[in-house]
Amino acid sequence: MTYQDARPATGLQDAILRHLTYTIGKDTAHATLHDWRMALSYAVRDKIVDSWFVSTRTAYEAGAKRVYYLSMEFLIGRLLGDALVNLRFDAEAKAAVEGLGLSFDAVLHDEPDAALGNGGLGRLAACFLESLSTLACPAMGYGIRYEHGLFRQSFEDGRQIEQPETWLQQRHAWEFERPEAMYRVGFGGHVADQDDRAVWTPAEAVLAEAHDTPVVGWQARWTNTLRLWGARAGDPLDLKRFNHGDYVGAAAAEMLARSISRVLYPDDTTPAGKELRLKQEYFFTAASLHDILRRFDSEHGDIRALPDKVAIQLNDTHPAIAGPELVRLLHDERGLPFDEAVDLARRTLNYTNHTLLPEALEKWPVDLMRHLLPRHMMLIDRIDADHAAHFPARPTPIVADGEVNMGTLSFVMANRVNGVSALHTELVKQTVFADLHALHPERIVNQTNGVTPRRWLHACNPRLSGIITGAIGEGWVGDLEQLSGLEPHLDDAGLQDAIAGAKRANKVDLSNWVSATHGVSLDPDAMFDVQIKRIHEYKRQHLNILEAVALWQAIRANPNAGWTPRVKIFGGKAAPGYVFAKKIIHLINDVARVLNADPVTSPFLKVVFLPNYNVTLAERLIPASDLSEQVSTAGKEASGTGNMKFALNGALTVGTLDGANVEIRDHVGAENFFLFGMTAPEVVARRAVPDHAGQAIAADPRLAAALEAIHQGAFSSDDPNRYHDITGNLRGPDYFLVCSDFTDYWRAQRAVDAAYRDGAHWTRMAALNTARSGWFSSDRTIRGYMADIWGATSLRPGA
Ligand code: F58
Repeated sequence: MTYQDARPATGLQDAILRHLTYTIGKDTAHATLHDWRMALSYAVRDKIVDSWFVSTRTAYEAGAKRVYYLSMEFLIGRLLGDALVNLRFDAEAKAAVEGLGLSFDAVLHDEPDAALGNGGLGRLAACFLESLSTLACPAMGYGIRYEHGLFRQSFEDGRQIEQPETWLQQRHAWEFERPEAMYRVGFGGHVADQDDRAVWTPAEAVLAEAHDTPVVGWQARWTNTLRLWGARAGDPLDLKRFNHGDYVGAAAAEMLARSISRVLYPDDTTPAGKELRLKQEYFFTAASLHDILRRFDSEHGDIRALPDKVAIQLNDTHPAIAGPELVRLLHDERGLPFDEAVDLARRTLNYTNHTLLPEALEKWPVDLMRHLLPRHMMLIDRIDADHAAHFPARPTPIVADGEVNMGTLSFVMANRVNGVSALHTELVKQTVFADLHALHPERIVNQTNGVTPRRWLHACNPRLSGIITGAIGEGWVGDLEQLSGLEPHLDDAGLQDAIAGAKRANKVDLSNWVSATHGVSLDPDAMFDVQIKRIHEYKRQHLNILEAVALWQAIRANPNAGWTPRVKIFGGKAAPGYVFAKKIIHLINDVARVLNADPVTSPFLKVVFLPNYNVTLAERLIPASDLSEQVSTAGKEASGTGNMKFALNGALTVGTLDGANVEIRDHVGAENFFLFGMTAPEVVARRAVPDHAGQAIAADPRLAAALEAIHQGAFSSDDPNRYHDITGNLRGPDYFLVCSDFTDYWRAQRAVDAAYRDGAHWTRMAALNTARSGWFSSDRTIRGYMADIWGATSLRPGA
């Protein structure tokens, strides 16, 4: 790396060089790419800090209500590019970095992707933080500073291999340690009665140490904080044991404490690590509530004003222990009567439900809860008894069959409960919380998810962003509904050509990258058909690969039938303990190997599974996609947010009436969306039909032949039986109704083929998807939460 010191340095270059020298301690001759990236990040961070201080001061002086978003996951990805865009500093930074003789792209790509989340729930939290800042809503995100985020995925002979993720191996440029914000979090021990209140003496305690990352909003209008807790031992070293030569034993307490913030929970299927998971949940919830009350005390006097000044959002049930913990703090520690403590807590807390899948609705064994959190278990029992006494006619127990139902606890302790799409919220009312909804009909509200347009269009798709700005000005970046202003321009042939050209250029970029990094060559004129999301049976990646097999067979049978060239691209991780999902990955890779090597079919059909799907890969893929696969079994995908990112970037959707697909179709127009499959009520009815899968297979020879090829080992000649569990499942119970939806999926896909062949029409449909996706901004979602759930206001007039 050479610094071209012949040129005069700009202000930003000065700042970078100053940080390189005085923060990193390197001179230009010896600086590595990492050193330069850190120096640039620090220079950019300095700029954010100014806005951060102003925001903090403004919120304090206004005595404003604050929003606290408690989430086990924040899938923030890389921060440098995002910060530059929001500061409107990207062009200057590029010039400065290139002026120093460096590749700007290489510097940006040096940053690790912070994968502190599993999927949609964690990414939603990250989008929300950015929108909260853009809207100048005083807010703070609270979570865990995992040392290892979501595992790194690679493939070995097509099988998923998991390796630890190491985003903190190098220093994290964006955070500020706050050793002064440290709280003790206890576990276990015993409870002594003291009148009506109780004194809890924990058996062990760990320290929660705060690490703050500023989150800058669009145009640096406002900056909020993401506060992540790291766990430490109160007493880091047992000196006595150390001095006796027991070095491992001497550090045992520290190791145990640190394990709490060591690894992100990677698995949504196995009971393993249950105790650690519950500890993680209590650890970050308790630390956050201490912090919230400390801030409340320093700003306001009377604790009874808590619901007027504080709104807490529980992102799923993972922080559900906040209910009993807040009651404990108010009742046991501050002496409020129990009923009043419950009332204050309930008026402060709100809960978002993200799933109806029974296996993902948290339940904790009473014994474990009593062992780890004895006082909380007593309070849960009392809250449960109180609720039952109020509503004796309709029992909705929190504790049943030896388990604490965290969904019920969250509902009972919440001011508002929300689902994440219109359909999902209706199903929440009709299914998991039907009884509670009958008792509290005003409590459930809908807030359909959204995505931040800064990261998910403006920054990740600069070509399309530039075209839109050229047509309608740049107001859309901060007010996405303005995209509708594009519609009157869409008959302009020049604009259409520009949009088609941008998509093609994005596809060329992606093809070059796939070829360079994965050795697969892709034709940028083929349709890029993309399914990226966690691997799960309900998301039905196996429906997609089954269609690929059927298509392959059809092309082989009739190679000259004028097939529309297509590349099916997959990305996504399976939970390490989810055997069936890992089998689906293996199958996709096996099918890809056979299809891509077939000289007859490969000009028309290729399959690629890109490893280690993460936020950064999504930013690469979505702008280059033509077709978005949103094919979940209706009623199972709560919302989806990838579906919104694709539509916004001008990909057409092939999808079921599930989650937010329903609203996307309503917005973009049924004629610009490829609908297939059963509706949620039809799914329920179909499941009751005996041998529904057998019937579907008997009625569709294509489906039968595709299943048979997989069963016979056409893609696994080294182990012909490898996929018998998949074919057996699909021919048998087929709970997710892959077979019953296959025929209509095939039909929809052929309609997609035909539409793609009419390039001009396709481009128009794609552009209409962009122009009509303004409603899916997370700014709209956050405005909804502010008005309907939090009662919070923006501190920037007009936001
Ligand atoms: C997702 N949930 C929903 N959970 O599946 C998706 O439809 C929705 O759009 C998104 O939330 C945002 O509302 C989700 O991502 C998890 O990742 C759980 C984390 C904890 C372990 C179990 C899975």
